[in-house]
Amino acid sequence: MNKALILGISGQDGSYLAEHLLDLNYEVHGVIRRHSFSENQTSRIEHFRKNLTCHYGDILDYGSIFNIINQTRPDEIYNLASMSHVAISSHIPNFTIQVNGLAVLNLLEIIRLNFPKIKFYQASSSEMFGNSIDSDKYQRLSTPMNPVSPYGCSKLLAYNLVRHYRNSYKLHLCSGVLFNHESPRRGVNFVTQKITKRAVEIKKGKEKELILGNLDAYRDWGHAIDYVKAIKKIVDYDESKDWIVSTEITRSIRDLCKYTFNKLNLNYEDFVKQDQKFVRKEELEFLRGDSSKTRKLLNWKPEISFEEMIDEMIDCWMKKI
Ligand code: G4F
Repeated sequence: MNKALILGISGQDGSYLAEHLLDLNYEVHGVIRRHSFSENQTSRIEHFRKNLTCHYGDILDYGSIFNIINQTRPDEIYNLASMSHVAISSHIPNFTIQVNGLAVLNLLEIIRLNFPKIKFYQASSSEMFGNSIDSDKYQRLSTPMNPVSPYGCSKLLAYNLVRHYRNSYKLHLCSGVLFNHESPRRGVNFVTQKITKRAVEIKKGKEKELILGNLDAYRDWGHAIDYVKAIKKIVDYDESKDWIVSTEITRSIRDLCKYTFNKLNLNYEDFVKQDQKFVRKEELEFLRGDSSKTRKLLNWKPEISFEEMIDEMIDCWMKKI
């Protein structure tokens, strides 16, 4: 039985990846942090927690991670642990760089010095591109990376470290540069969940308005279930390297509002207001990833459409609220 260790197992991607690996008959271990609201912390994995082995640890705590790897001896490590909110990274830049950047260096050192056979996956991000874009309006691995947030800078640090360790020490280290991916398990302070939740609250008469920042940024949104399948294929591929995972379709936040409110027979213009509070210091304006190589070499493509994904998120809120 293959063994996997997931750092960040209680997050959106970690929880879906754990389910996918269990379906593939893996023994799945995960690291969870101590949290003052322990009852909420594992809500995304509670329904299958009996099939997992969870360990208390923290990616910032070298000794704890070394001990977990030493005890479990995984074949594969997936590093999905991160401070993942771009806007919040401007409020806690130092912490963001430590968790998303320096902690990855520790992981790479643990692997290099002690467990060089482990296959390692690093969650890299389209936020690393910043506002760079090729003339055909796509981002790809050759597009210059000029991040516009502490989050983007931290992810670029980790991405470059993974490349350097792979080239220098011939380790199986890969990165997936994932464009935005969403689901009902997304945190409510990301824009897709914020919009779908509030639109349902408005529909049910519980709220009157939705306050957002920039409505004219564009994102390439896929479903997290499709993206964790790509992650597994990335790790399984013979050669370890970097990959783009995207839908190749981009939409604005305004398009997302329009679709969501229409679905509930409402007009978004009657409810959506803008406040500078939610506008970022430096905005990433436009994302659309060219995933053609990933599709061809890994025989992967997104199966769930944007509309199906947003409908699923709306349905979930309709049941919850
Ligand atoms: O949903 P968001 O917060 O996601 P963002 O910043 O694109 O980051 C996500 O995708 C990255 C991949 O590109 C990941 F690496 C990262 O971890 C995360 O998963 O914001 C999307 C867009 C932005 O342009 C933002 O300015 O929505 C705009 N927006 C407008 N009003 C808002 C709001 N975003 C949030 N969170 N809240 C608002 O009120």
